[in-house]
Amino acid sequence: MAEHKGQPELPEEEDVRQELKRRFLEEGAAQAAPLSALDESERERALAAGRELFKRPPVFLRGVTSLSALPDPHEVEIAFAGRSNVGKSSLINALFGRKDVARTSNTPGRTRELNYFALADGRMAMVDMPGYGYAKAPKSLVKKWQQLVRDFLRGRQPLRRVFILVDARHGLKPHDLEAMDLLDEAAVSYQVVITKADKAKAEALEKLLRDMRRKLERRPAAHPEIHVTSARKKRGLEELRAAIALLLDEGRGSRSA
Ligand SMILES: Nc1nc2c(ncn2[C@@H]2O[C@H](COP(=O)(O)OP(=O)(O)OP(=O)(O)O)[C@@H](O)[C@H]2O)c(=O)[nH]1
Ligand SMILES: [Mg+2]
Repeated sequence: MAEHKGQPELPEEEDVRQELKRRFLEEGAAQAAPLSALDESERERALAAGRELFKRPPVFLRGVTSLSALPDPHEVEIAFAGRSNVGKSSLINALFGRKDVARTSNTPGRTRELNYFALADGRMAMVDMPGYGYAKAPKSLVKKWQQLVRDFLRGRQPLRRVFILVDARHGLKPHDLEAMDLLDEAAVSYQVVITKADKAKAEALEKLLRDMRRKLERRPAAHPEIHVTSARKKRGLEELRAAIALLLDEGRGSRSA
């Protein structure tokens, strides 16, 4: 890639948008367009759809501890994965603007099952997953969770996107990379969501994002857009809701349908 001499020049916003759009069109319908590739009216529509989708609390369906206990498939399913304590359950609560949808805790390993929630629109389910890299539970239990998580991520047919949550202070860790390898192999779309952005300084966060973008570029199933969120400060929630709502559009097969 050509380097600019002197003052680095930022590409025009429109160029970036066009480039992202081109990449996504080339890749076909495997991944919904990123929010940043939408024009203003499309973006407004996505934000409104996101608000609508998360307006009412979801219905807890069941906590799954083995693949044989999975519920009937929904049209679109999404999952929140990430290291223990990264803030998966908190983010799910924040998306719904409630405190009591998913159980959160200071103790890593709070979520011990694949917790299945049906969204009020009736078409989508979301899964709060046990954290990977959890050290304090008995080894045999950890192994069992890990196997369940792996099998689920690899083989759940309606799984449209896995959100890989990454703590703003820590960046990508070996367990995240393992999960990404697995999803790349299984051709399951995934997208990084930074959590606890309130805990990181702006410059550190920028650097983290730059490094991460570089790493994600080479990964075939990685969505290029990174969401930056804080459940505590309610940051980035609107955009994440909108990105999730866009997956439902895609589920209909055609944006123009
Ligand atoms: N500062 C800050 N803390 C947060 C944020 N989100 C979550 N936390 C805290 O991080 C801790 C873990 O949050 P959880 O949502 O339970 O994390 P989890 O990923 O579901 O954890 P496991 O279920 O154990 O895998 C809790 O003490 C939360 O209060 C955030 O946006 N900012
Ligand atoms: Mg949890």
